[in-house]
Amino acid sequence: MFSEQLISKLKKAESIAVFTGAGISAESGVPTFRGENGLWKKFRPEELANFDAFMRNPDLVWEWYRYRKKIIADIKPNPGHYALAEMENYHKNFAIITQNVDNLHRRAGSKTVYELHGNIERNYCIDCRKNFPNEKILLSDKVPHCICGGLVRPDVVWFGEMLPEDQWNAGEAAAERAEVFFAVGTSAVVYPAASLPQIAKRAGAYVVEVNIERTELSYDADEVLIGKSGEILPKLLDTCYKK
Ligand code: BJW
Ligand code: ZN
Repeated sequence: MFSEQLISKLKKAESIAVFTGAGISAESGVPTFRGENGLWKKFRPEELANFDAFMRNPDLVWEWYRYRKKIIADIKPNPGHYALAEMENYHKNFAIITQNVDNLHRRAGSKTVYELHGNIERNYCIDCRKNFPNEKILLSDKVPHCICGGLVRPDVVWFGEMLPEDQWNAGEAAAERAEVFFAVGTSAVVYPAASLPQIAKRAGAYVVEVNIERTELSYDADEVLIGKSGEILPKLLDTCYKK
């Protein structure tokens, strides 16, 4: 299933970067955005994941985020997240660069995690930037407001918004340094995140895609592993690290 080239590269590599998307959390029960069972089928993204939509209809946007916050609070990391957390112990530099907002990599024990699109467990006031704990938000079904009167929003990155600069810079540096770069469970259509595999490849990385189906990225990848990340990543750990 894994090429000799990948096995020997992983045995020697000092620097690994793993770029993840919604697919890695699918086996935990988090719906993906696009595809057959994607969230975007039920909700139009432009109605929900941008600031203007939030100002126009905060009730609807908050209904969507509360629904997702509740899912995420009730689920656990899956074997794919745990395999990545264990792989971190075998390399000098190991970074997870995630587009996910669900915090599951940290909950699985991964230490170096860059969050390109924020974290759904955090919230802040759009006027004074005060942070608001999730527990408080989940207690009520009303649109949350700050004591200053401002609207509170989830601390995630919507379309048209800049990615957090520190997370992006660290993620880009990890992609440039990587000897092996994995892209796991992402359709790789949302930019600038989707440029990371190209950045890694241009800097000399061996690019490996893990997905249940081929994507735009498959043409450029050095190796494409088709299957569920919750099955492939634990197998990779057994084959390339423990033997
Ligand atoms: C499995 C599996 C299993 C399933 N195992 N695999 C043209 C027009 C308009 C805008 C643009 C444009 N060109 C570029 C832009 C900019 C825009 C963009 O990229 N748009 C494109 C969609 C066209 N990007 C932005 O706006 C970004 N900001 C930016 O560019 O700033 C500069 C700027 C400033 C001012 C003005 C303009 C530009 C910000 C992007 C923010 C994205 N935000 C979201 C929502 C986050 C909050 C939330 O979660 O609610 O991020 S959108 C959504 O997509 C989310 C995800 O992180 C992101 C990526 O999705 P992902 O993870 O790839 O999921 P899926 O569902 O697409 O794919 C899942 C995959 O898993 C599939 O391939 C399955 O096969 C696979 N899978 N089960 C393995 N078990
Ligand atoms: Zn405020």
